[in-house]
Amino acid sequence: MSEKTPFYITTPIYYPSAKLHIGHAYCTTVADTIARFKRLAGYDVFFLTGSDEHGQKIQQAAEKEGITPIQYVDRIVASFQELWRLLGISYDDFIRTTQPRHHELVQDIFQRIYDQGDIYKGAYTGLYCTPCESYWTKLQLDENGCCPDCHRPVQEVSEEAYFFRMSKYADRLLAYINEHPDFIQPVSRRNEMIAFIEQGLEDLCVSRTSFDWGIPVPFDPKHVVYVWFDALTNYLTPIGYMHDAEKFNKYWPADVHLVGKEIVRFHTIIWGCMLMALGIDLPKKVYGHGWLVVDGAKMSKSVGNVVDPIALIEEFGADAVRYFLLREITLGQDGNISRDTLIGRINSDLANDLGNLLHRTLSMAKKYRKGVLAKGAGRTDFDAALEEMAAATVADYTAQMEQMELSAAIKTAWALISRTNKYIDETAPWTLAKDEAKTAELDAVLYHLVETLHIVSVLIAPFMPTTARRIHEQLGFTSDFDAVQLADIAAWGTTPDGHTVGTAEQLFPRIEVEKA
Ligand code: ME8
Repeated sequence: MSEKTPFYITTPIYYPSAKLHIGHAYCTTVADTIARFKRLAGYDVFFLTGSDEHGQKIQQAAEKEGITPIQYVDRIVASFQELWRLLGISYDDFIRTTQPRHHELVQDIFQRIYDQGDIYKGAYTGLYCTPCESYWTKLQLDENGCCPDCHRPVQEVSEEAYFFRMSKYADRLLAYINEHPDFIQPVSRRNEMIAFIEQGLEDLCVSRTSFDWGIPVPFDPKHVVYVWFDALTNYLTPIGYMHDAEKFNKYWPADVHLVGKEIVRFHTIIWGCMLMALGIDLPKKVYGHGWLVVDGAKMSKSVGNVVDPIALIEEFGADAVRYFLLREITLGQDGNISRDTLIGRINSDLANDLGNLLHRTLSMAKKYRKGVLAKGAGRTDFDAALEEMAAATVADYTAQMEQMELSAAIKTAWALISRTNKYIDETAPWTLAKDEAKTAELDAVLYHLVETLHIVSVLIAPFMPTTARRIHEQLGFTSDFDAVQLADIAAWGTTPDGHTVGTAEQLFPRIEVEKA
């Protein structure tokens, strides 16, 4: 058997500083959907997420609660893992930057770069934004002299510190970005990064002495490693960098680092230079997705519009939330979430289009054929057209998924669902059932409905894993759904002659909207 092609995808590791909101859930859902698609397409996937647990912000938050930082992060990280379980996130490893495996690697990398002369000791005076853990130059501040990311005040800080010689790598990085158009996507982010580097890169301060919740610099332990230097290294820890050459060579370079648009800079510039210093390849792609806003406004605690993903999942179910996020938001652009549009999508797309198609199909198969399908004669032009559309759907969907056009891909699958509902109206099985001369035609219609739904169940599996499994079961398939592959639906007609369908159960109840 030939070896599967490896595919390594990551999300950012989240700060355990607050509860995760729907924006974090969005990023992880996108990564999960890509990971699931790649598994379906036969890749050997490694999907990594985790938590970014060091830094002054965490230390201060723990102090405020009168507990140790580790007690603080343990509790919050447990809530992350619970959210990912509820949302059906299929990660292969969960990295915590407080784990010994990570601690050790960060120290080894720091030491290696120091030994080769790319980290040196100096003094730092700069403008620091504590919430963002970021230093800024005067030129970078916003019009009010505040942090350009979060727009909160910055403080002038002076300390003895270690510096990473990023300036040395600026030209090489710029050349790399120019020669590798896929490295930073979408293209708007790529242009931003090029402009940023063209202003010139300064050496980066990579240690702190003002707090101690971090990984000590191995040869000077009153310093802790700068949290971004520590955090970015997370992508190397679980794949065995410097420890397990076989695993590392298999999965590195990563295929995709999926990140929010505001941290593309860290993932391309700092990370790019760190990897160049280590002499290893850069990730194939850093993809900067947009932000989710709520009813048109940025989520913020003070406005009180922060959407809690757990509450949403409890009310509507994980698959409905996943479907909404993936379908409504074009990857790379900002997107809006509103309760009304969510309920609208559930009622029209999930309860109506998909739910009804499955329900009508199974009830007709039961009513007219006691659930047993016959594959064979009776094929009409309607059937041929449906087969053709199903084949085109699989091809278009696959191409779109390969391009990370998730919203387009799910819409492609939905066009097949809508077309199949129309096919029922065109072929009118209830009329065929009254005419004995049309027995074979009715058999063909029932077969085509089940086979199309079989295809649909596979296409939607990366988006709505639980729903896809339920459809698979209701259609009467007893094979292991986790082992299903895209190749299984490459050709029309894998549902066998004599197949017996299962029992219909409602997939999505309609949500009644109370009129105020
Ligand atoms: O940045 N819409 O962690 P983090 C979409 N620890 N995405 C959003 C969002 C929104 N409204 N709000 C936040 C960190 N995000 C670092 C990462 S990686 C080596 C270290 C996304 O918990 C945001 O864009 O602040 C980012 O990608 C992610 O949540 C992490 O947020």
